[in-house]
Amino acid sequence: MSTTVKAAVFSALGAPPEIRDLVLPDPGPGQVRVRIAAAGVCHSDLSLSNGTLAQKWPAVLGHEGAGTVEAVGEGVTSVSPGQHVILNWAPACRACWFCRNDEPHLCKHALDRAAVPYAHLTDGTPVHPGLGCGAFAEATVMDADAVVPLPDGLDPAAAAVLGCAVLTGWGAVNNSAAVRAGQSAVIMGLGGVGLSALQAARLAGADPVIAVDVSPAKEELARSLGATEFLLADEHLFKAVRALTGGRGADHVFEVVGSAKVVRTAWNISRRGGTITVVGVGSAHDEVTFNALELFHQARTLRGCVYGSSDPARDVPIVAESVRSGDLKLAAMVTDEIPLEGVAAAFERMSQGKGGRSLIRF
Ligand code: CXF
Ligand code: ZN
Repeated sequence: MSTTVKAAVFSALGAPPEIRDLVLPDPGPGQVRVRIAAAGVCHSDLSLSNGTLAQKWPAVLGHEGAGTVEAVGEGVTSVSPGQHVILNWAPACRACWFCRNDEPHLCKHALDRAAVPYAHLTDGTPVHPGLGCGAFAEATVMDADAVVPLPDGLDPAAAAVLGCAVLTGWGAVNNSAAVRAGQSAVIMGLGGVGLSALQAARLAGADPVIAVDVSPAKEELARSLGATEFLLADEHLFKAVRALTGGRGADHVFEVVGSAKVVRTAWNISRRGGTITVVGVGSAHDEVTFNALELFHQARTLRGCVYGSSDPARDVPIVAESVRSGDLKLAAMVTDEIPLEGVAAAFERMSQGKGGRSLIRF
């Protein structure tokens, strides 16, 4: 048996998505089929589509999603049909060196499933799931350990953004950088991940919370989500951040763009002894330089951050509680609700730095 669904299929590197019929096999042992309620369009999807990140083709991209378990395969006990779940693009094996070292976000096997076809087109062509998820489709089949139960009281469509943007941005602030109340925080880049980091910094009690973007159109949204200051990413940035941080520079700077130039600026606007957390996914061809003396003398910490150092099984309930209490606002980060046909336009907005999250609603 199988299930045929509509999916945005990318046939090859650089090809635009096309809406095609996708044939999903019934969930095998240890697998589940999830009917997707909504899927967010992440910058990493664009990076996969254009070759900045590796991907096998054809593929259904989309790794930020939530929905309802529709069917479970043999031996699945962790979730049952009807249950709401979030997709986890980096499921931890819990057995490798990194998992046993309490770094499940660095699991050696996190992305293994992305390389293996999970479905096929009606002509039999095998299709790969972007980051193991394939969320740009009406349904997907995944390992049961790659879905996380959504706590009661949260609408799965609204909660889809938890799956990447929120776990990454919130986790960068709370898990990776462990921002404390009263520390200054700068968030550079206000897409879905940056807006999540911004809210997390506010909730952690950071002060000031300085939002930075190239687009002045982001100011109103940034302030409404807790930025105490908004600065344009221009030649005045260094002085403006110094002026807001006692002349020192910021305790924490979050780079949520994925560019060597922005990483270097993030370094420049942090204080001596401060921390720069690189959340944005950059390119292997984009190099950032530091001289050996400044690395030593500035005593700053420059840290990469994958999936907000999060463990979705541990962190989704915490984040969900913040959503339920009204502290963490999800709907405000979604600036464009789109149909499945809207992925290409969402990519275009992202490459122009426009808008927050685009969310496909099924
Ligand atoms: C990315 C990070 C780089 C590998 C693929 C996933 N994170 C989220 O979008
Ligand atoms: Zn993502």
